[in-house]
Amino acid sequence: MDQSNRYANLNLTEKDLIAGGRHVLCAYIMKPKAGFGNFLQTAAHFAAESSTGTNVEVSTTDDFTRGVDALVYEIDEAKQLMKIAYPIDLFDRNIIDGRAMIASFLTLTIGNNQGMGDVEYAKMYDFYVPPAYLKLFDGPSTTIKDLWRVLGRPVVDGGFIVGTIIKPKLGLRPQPFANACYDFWLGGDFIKNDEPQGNQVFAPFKETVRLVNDAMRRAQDKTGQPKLFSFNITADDHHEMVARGEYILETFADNADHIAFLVDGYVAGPAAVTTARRRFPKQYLHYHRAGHGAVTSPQAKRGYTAFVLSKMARLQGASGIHTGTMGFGKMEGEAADRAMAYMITEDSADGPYFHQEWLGMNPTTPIISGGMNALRMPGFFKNLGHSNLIMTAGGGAFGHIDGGAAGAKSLRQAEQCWKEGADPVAFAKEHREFARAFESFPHDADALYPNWRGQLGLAAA
Ligand code: RUB
Ligand code: MG
Repeated sequence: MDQSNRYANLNLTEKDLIAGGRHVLCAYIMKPKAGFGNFLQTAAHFAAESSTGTNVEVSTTDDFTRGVDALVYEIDEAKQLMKIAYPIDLFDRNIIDGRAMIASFLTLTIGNNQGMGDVEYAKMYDFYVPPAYLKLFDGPSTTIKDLWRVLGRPVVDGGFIVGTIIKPKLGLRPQPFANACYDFWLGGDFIKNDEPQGNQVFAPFKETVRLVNDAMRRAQDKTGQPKLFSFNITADDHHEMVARGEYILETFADNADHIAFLVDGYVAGPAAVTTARRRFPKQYLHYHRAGHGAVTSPQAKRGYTAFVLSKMARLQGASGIHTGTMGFGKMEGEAADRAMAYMITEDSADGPYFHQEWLGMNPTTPIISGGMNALRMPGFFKNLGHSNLIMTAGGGAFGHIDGGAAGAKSLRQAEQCWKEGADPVAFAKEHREFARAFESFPHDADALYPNWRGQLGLAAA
């Protein structure tokens, strides 16, 4: 059935839709399945399935219903581009406080339409949120400023937070885990649980929390500097997340503001993120995104991009979200991913298809992670243009040949090297931990700084 008379209106302009302020706009790359309708017909069916319609006319539709149809307002078949305007009234709102929810945004814009028989694939690349809908989202309640304040730094441009992930990913008992924390904290600021770490039988959660609390206190006493830890509280059950969070805060007591809560927001979903955001609004909310590659990978033709995931995370209230390493680490990504970092930190930013005004909503910190080490960082910072972020290097810290504390120092020195605009190999001559990173990660050193051995006075390998 051709529904383009009802669910498409190519006379609508984006400018007017934005000026009207009553529509969420979504840009998709879509391919119709061969043997079904043409591009516009498929796009219209997609808009119908994503709003008021189905594959047939239903007798219960009335004039009001038609007023909240999602409408295809722009197509470019050569580019496989379709843009759809969704009236904001379509989206579900809480009965408790009238607020918006990402679950409803997703269930319409990237819900049933992902399994339609006449759509080969469709993936969302960008979306625009008008002020009337934006104001209904929680947004972040704590930001990197809160972490900078704990660290005793300026709250504007407080700079690089040197972080790690305790490795191995699994298989440490509580005491060796806490020992690794203490060691890293002698040089670094911030530690996060690796995302699978929780309450395994060999590492009971409460015992680990108690020992990490003790390690933090000892590291703070030893260095005279405040330290931060991001605990994984992800669980299927809201009560379990709350129980974990409460136990941590009670244990850390006067150091409770040194604690972030990590939620694996893709696998556990928006409900888990909002549980942390609303139940623990004073804690920094660390959005880890394991699994996201299933839909966001450039190889995935369905789902949405990492850019879209990051933008949703700011709306939901993540204080920080992993944004990848923009091609400088081990995970998929490219230099142009910096647009994702700007979208979540700036008040006014351009996405691939839409400009977004955030109207003062708090920013979300880009958390940079995945195969980073000191050698890769100068290039990373140069590409991004600033270092107001958290970087967590697991292998890059604990893979340093002189251990976690030296690894942490090498990361901090790498930022200093970039800030000073120094030549990394020349800088290494004056900074031991950074220099030892060359010997720790020789494959990276060879690729990034050929001839480093000779310049550092080392024999060829
Ligand atoms: C990285 C790690 C993280 C990745 C996930 O460890 O454990 O889970 O950051 O990727 P290492 P992303 O530093 O040893 O590589 O940050 O892109 O979501
Ligand atoms: Mg991890």
